[in-house]
Amino acid sequence: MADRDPTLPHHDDQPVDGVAPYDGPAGGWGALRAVAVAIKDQMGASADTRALLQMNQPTGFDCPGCAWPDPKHTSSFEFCENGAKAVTWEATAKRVDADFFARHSATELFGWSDHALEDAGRLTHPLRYDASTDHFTIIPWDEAFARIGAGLQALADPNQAEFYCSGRASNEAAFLYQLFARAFGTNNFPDCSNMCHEATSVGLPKSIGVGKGTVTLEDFDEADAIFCIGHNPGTNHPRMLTTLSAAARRGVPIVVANPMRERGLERFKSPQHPGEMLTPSSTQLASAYHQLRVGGDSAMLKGMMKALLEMDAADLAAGGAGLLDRPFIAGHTTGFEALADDLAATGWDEIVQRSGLTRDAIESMAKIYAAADRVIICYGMGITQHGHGTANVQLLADLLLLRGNMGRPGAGICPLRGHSNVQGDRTVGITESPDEAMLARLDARFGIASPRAHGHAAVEALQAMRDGRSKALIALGGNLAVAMPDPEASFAAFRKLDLSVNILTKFNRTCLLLARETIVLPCLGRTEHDEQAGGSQYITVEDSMSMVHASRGRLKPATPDLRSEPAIVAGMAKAALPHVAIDWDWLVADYDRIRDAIEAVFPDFHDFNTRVRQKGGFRLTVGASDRVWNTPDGKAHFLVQPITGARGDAGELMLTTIRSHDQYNTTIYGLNDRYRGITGRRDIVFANAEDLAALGLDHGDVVDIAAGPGRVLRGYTVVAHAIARGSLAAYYPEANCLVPLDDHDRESGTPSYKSVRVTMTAAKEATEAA
Ligand SMILES: Nc1nc2c(c(=O)[nH]1)N[C@H]1C(S)=C(S)[C@@H](COP(=O)(O)OP(=O)(O)OC[C@H]3O[C@@H](n4cnc5c(=O)[nH]c(N)nc54)[C@H](O)[C@@H]3O)O[C@H]1N2
Ligand SMILES: Nc1nc2c(c(=O)[nH]1)N[C@H]1C(S)=C(S)[C@@H](COP(=O)(O)OP(=O)(O)OC[C@H]3O[C@@H](n4cnc5c(=O)[nH]c(N)nc54)[C@H](O)[C@@H]3O)O[C@H]1N2
Ligand SMILES: [Mo]
Repeated sequence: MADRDPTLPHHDDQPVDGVAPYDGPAGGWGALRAVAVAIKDQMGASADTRALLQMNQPTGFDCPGCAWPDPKHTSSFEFCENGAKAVTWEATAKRVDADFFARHSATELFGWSDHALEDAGRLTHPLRYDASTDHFTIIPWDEAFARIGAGLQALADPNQAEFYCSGRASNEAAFLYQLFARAFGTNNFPDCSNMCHEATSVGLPKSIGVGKGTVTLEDFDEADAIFCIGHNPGTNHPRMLTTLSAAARRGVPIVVANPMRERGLERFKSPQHPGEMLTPSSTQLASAYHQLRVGGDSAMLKGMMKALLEMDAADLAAGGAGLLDRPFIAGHTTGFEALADDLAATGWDEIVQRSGLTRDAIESMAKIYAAADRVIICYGMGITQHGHGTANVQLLADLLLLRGNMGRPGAGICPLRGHSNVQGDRTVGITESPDEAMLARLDARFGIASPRAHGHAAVEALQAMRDGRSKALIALGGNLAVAMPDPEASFAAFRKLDLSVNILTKFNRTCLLLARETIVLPCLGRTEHDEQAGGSQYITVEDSMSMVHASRGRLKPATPDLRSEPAIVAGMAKAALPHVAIDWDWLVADYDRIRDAIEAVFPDFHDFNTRVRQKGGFRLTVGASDRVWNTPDGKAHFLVQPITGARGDAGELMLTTIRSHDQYNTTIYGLNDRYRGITGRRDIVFANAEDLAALGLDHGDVVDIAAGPGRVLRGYTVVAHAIARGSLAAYYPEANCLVPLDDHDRESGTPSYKSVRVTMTAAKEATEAA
């Protein structure tokens, strides 16, 4: 055990159940222990742990845990605790079979926790809800497809159907899925990206001409400074810690901006590093850690740019060459003057008040930025999930462009995507606003007439369901109802549907929001062998850095009755579109044929089947990585943004919603959050000790958190934590009841999951009892 961390609140005088500060590093023996527990709990004594060893290997499967890329030269398997949890959760020995659904009614199951629902095990057969008994019962695949086909055909208009896609679907499954929906007649593609990095997909094209990150893994070896803003790699992309430790050991400054102190950004003991595992040592990651206010990013970023311009002016005045990349700005960009004018007019008082950081702190960040030749900025949901997430992303691009940190080795922007193929799904056509050229190629290849009218993204889909305009939902993966804000409104919207179809590995709450016809279809997971008429198949995915590579599952499927996602899409399409002349079975018999079709519609996939068979796969074109700006005028754009988010007033409380270390989105593996010192519970709100004192509350008090009439989270225990003033944090999805559906970024539709204005008071029951 490491020494006590003197910077964490310890509160020995006020013990609270399940709360004790974690003083160790990220990784280390705790991570190994957690893996052993996950294997034992899920896979039992006879565990086939071969799966874990094939993870992220050139001939194995792509880890479903996150979208961080694999190093090209993996020799041993890359260890990651949370990847192991994702795999054991899928490869579990537990099953929910006919007997399970005979024992438990839908009403009873609705009372179960999200953890209990998924922990019950893998789905085994197609299911249909029978209202006369209130139970789900097994039905044959043919009947399931026939019912789905009939339900879709019964709609008055194809635009009454929503086709949700979660980011686990492979390129092959997603491509067939969009083909099916467009042949059916709609562009309604709500997708998990709408809740995640949509601000990146919408914001970056206007700045740099492409909605993707510009760096590759190799760039991290050449960077001189790395900024990590609003993401938590120790939990959500743990393999990144290997990359960050390598940079830290080279002496590269790693500057963090995050309201919460996250252990995974501070210290790491690599389970792959015997020297660290067998001694008390660990690698220090962050060289500077700035705890800005929740929602304070735009103020901080504008402050950094203002400081940079001031330092630049001083340098010029002293006869220097200045700190900006003037040739780059002149040759490659527009909008610099407007940005400089706006920054000059922005006062330091506002920047300091709204960011929650001192001017000194912001200037120190700007100095590190200016001193480095090559800078990478990494960011996650702390930037995107705000009412102005798109503007936040564009400010990051502004900052990088000022010193030409875009499109050269060791420099660029690095959005950390969520689901392992969320980026790929968008690339192969899951989008509500497709461009004409792509639709024309799709139509030419398949002889269909795709609809041209733009469709619904996630928030619009929910609104249409709520208002009765949409009547059917097909979900390829995910747990949409629980992932979206405002369960009261969203659950009601799901219950109004005529047809609800969920294609899943595990049963979840969205299946229990019963429609007139409710069907659940069980599919193969990433780890499982996929055999089709043409033999054994592999699928492909695109990671956060635009690398496309193959993934092949080798485990025996959970039951012989499972079908692959492409086969399920084909089954639905055949039933719903009997008159469309697409040979779905032929496509699914051999996924090479699907890849050929992808190549025909998306020219960047040229020689797809050849290139993806090369070890490590290939990279899709990202123009901005080569300083090709695919904007209307061929330039990169500085974009002026106002300061948004927190006002920084006394007493203002902004709540952010976060993931624990034991969860994968709505999938709750367990109730611990090791690095934040929480064991066995999730009814916790993290707060700053000074704020608690100002509110007359104590560490351990039971509180209610309110975001407006009817939006209250009751009976939470408040924990004094290393979090910025004016900031609170609670776990998602439980805290989604505080987020209104209409509270989202107007440009990208991303819900404001990470800036909810709230009040916090002693719990009503507690006060009444006193
Ligand atoms: N094990 C595991 N891996 C995952 C996932 C998972 O749930 N579990 N989910 C996957 C998915 S879909 C995604 S999108 C990614 C998510 O990965 P992350 O982006 O890391 O996700 P979060 O946990 O939501 O929050 C990120 C961090 O943002 C900080 N933050 C909160 N509010 C603010 C703010 O206003 N400003 C700033 N600067 N920071 C803020 C929080 O303190 C937290 O450290 O991870 C993916 N990988
Ligand atoms: N308050 C708040 N809300 C949030 C967020 C937040 O930070 N705060 N984050 C948002 C983000 S970034 C995202 S991405 C969404 C997540 O939204 P979703 O992607 O919709 O949700 P998941 O929880 O990842 O989906 C879990 C389900 O996926 C199914 N599944 C797992 N593997 C497979 C597979 O291989 N194939 C198929 N077909 N199904 C599979 C399982 O049955 C499981 O029940 O949530 C969003 N909601
Ligand atoms: Mo995500």
